[in-house]
Amino acid sequence: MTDNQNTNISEILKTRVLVLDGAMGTMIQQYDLDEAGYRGNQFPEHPVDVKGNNDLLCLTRPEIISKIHEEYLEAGADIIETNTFNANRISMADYEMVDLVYDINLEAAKLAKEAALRFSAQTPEKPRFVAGAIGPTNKTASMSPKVDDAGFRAVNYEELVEAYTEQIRGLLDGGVDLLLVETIFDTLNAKAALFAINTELASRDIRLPVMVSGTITDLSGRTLSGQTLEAFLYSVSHIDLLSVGFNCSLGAEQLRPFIEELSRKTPLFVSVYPNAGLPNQFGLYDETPEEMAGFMHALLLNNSVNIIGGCCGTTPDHIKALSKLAEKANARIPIPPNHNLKLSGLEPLLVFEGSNFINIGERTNVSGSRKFARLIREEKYDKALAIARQQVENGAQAIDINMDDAMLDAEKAMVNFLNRVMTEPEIAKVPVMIDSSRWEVIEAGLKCVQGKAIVNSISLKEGEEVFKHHAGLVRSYGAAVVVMAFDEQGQAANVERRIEICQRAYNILVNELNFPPEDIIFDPNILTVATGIEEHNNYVIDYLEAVTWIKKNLPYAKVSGGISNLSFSFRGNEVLRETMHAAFLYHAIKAGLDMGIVNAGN
Ligand code: THG
Repeated sequence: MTDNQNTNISEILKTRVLVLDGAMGTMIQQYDLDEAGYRGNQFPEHPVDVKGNNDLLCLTRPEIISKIHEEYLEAGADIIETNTFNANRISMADYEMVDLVYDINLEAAKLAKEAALRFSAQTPEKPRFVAGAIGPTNKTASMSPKVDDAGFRAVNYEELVEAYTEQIRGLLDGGVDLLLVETIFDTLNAKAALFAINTELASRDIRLPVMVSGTITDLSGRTLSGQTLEAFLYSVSHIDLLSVGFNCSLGAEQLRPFIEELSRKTPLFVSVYPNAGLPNQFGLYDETPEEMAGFMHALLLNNSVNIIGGCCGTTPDHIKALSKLAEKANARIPIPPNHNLKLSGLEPLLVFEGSNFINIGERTNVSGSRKFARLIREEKYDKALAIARQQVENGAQAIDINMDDAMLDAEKAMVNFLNRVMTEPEIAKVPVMIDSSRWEVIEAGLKCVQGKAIVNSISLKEGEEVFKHHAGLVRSYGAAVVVMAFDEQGQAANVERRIEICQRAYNILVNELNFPPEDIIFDPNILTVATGIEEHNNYVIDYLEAVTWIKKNLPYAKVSGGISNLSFSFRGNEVLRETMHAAFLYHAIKAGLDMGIVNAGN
């Protein structure tokens, strides 16, 4: 592990506010480059126009990019960004330059690093850092660009991971000190970037600080893909981040309440680098350095930020004004982390000790509802969505989605349905629970959700290796997980077996894999009673005892269960079934049951 710089920057952030540089685009414009200017000597014959491809300048006009870096370092920037906002193969396709992606990133990192090292040598007390800038790409994985086809996507998670990986490799090989996933308008794109970062850093066995910066598109405080600030925060909470914040968006003045909210809610360092105000009638940003500094000063005064800088329209003069402020400011002390379970759809769902029982809608399950199964088989998605919407309207705070049916391609059905769910704000506001007995179906589902979902489920059924592999992936995708009380010997039906399996799974997850205990939801098997078989009659008592034990002995873990399983013996007699469920829940919640898969209406 080589993480000198890593400990360095987080240590420095505990003592002072750091300054990020300003806009690249504004600075490049001043050079008034024409088509030939962009092409340089290397690409005179390129078949399409490349004017405006700013990242290309890392290859064709490196002296310009170096000069801009120097101006920002001169102005006092502690962190400079590589000129790589669009240097990924999805965005570069517009210029037919996908094959240059690695080289652009490599050269961009080298240029920035050389400039930073020169300044670090001059001011050893103020080391300079290079952040590899990773933009959102020009496609969105959570929304459909086709008005008549909500299930369509112009880009998917795998394509994003592939594109980001290529970019990250260039940035790392060029020597960046940190990675900055920025201007996030769709959290699913960002999760793909974080997945790529995680995988690439792990394969190199290195650690590097990662900054995440979202963008808010209007004063409601939501991202373009519809998430609230807190939901966004939970969606990216699975990675060991250096900081979280906002950039671009509105100006500093309009961003202020959101930064203050973020500061109250995150244990991470907070960054903000706004535009130079709101765009004027010509679409230009013209807030002066003094005006911008005035608004940023307010955030520093109440200790809401750790890293400040500028986005569109900002110049070295803006950064100079911000540097002066930062020198005098006190470092924000982040709030301590906690062990609440943080889930999200478009909106957050927080599960904490003492919070009310969480209802998870069971009806979007092809094996739990004949009607839903028929609608999915007949591809009547609008009507299938209506079932999901009904569950939420009836009080479901999350929805369990299951497509395991011999008549269906479960993977395809899961993706089709989830993509549609994600475009319906009334449903997508709640987190999803992705329910399948097949890992491939779960993984396909995880690639569709921008929120923090729940995987339902993993278990020790196929042994420790498979269990660990799945748990690691759950973590990389950023989900919580239901762990069934099931092992190599089969399903636990008595108290001892339930305890033995849950204890073992907890130890592996928490102690071996460093899995956050609050993201573990045990399901100690709600089994069917009154089957006519004598030994089934004690199932409820045993279950309750296991719940009590888990809550007492496995810190921060949650407990869930499929409530309707209990009464399968009385199928058809809904009144009796609901009465049984009510009595059961009364006792189970007292024993510590945190959530359950239920028919939300009842
Ligand atoms: N634990 C976990 N996940 C689970 C379960 C569990 N997922 C599936 C299941 N159990 C929970 N979901 C349901 C959904 C519906 C019913 C029972 C459990 C149900 N359906 C009626 C029936 O079959 O009679 C409705 C039939 C219909 O309308 O067609 O009872 O335990 N982790």
